[in-house]
Amino acid sequence: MRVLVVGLGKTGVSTARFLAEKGADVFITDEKPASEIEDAVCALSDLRVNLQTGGHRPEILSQIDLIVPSPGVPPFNGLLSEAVKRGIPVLSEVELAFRFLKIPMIAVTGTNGKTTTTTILREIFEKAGKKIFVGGNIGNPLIDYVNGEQKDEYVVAEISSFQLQWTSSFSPFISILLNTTRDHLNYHGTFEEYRSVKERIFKNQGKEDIAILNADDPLSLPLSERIRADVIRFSSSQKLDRGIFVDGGVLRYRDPKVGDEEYPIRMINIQGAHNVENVMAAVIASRRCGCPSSDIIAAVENFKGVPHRIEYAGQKGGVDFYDDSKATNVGAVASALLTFPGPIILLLGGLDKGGDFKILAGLIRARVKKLVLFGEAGRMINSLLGGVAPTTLVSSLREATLYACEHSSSGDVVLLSPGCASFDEFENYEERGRFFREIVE
Ligand code: UMA
Repeated sequence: MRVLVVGLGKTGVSTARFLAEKGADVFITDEKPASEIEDAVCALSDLRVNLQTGGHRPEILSQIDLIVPSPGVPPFNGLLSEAVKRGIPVLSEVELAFRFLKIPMIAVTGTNGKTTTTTILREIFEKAGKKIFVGGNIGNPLIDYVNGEQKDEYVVAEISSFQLQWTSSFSPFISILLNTTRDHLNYHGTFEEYRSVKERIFKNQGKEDIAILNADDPLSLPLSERIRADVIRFSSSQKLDRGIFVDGGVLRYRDPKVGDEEYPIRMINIQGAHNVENVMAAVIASRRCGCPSSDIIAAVENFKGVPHRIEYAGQKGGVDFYDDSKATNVGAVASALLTFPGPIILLLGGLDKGGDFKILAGLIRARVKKLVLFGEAGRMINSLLGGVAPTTLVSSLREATLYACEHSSSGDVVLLSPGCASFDEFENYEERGRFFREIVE
């Protein structure tokens, strides 16, 4: 087949290699000029591919049988819309990888907690001596894995809504939906569309598969009626006859396939109620895959969190600094604010993705001593939240951090939980987090 790969980042490089090795005629297009994606171009120098850089030209479509867009290419991209109009099939890299996958997949999606839950699952499975491959949105494209021998027992995959966008037969053995709050509206258009794309993770599952849902999400009940898989839910606020829930100091797990069990909440050494939910989802998935509960407890006890997710960054003069650069949406900021009783100096800003900042007003009023707004979205957030707590508007993260440092006193928490993408100032959220930590240090 003549296959067009759109976008030459991590996904594009791996997809092009996979397709070329499978004997396809590979075409690649990237909106950036070649000089800006030199490393990616070099990574394919041993392959015969047809590369067009500096824009997407629809003329190419007359030569194409199939399109594989990178996750970051929005569905409304002109080239993709034109391809759909012409009836050219479009598959995401995750869909393509799934069609070649020979072992069962555990897929984790949700607005927040995906990386943490995926990483907890990795720790548990490794503790239990099960061979797994971990990939997806967490950083390594799944298509690389299906190019190899596939000798593991399971693939544990972090799956974003971008990766679910062009799926049709994708059907994991276990699908987890942790939560959905407003995010990526600049990509999906509306919350309803974003949510419905997330729900595709369950769409093709059969009776022998497992769907793990958050019982505290009001949309989970109607959703569970549409799912064919065995639904098991988790909850931090209600008792469940079937599922796992918080019951005093324990997580009580009732599952006809596993029995009745309890896990001490004190085994969780990462802060925040949201992390209890992440652990509950991981308990269900790992127990259903035969991991012993003693290994689950040992792995969870040892787990110290993922980088840039409410990560301790240091202390100065009795002030604690936390790097939550991974909080690129408003829901994640809410979870971070709930983690600290206060007083918090909150650094909020960056590149807006259509977040509903107004929902933070109550938490900010209750817990935030000073609000420091920065980046492209700073002015917009100021118009929504400026009066809720004493607010300062600065232009960059550097200024925001230095201001917070100067205006803090012993006992305060300075929290970088930006609620926005990083691309106005940085390459990605990791670079933003490292930059913040460097200033703190
Ligand atoms: N590009 C175009 N046309 C466009 C848009 C982008 O040509 O319309 C080009 C860019 O110029 C660039 C390339 O596409 O050269 C980038 O592709 P990409 O943005 O899809 O990035 P990848 O490097 O392939 O990384 C992707 C995920 N990125 C996104 O979803 C934005 C990575 O998730 C993921 O780790 C990687 O695949 C491997 O699976 C990152 C992410 O930010 C962590 N994810 C979002 C999130 O977690 O919020 C969903």
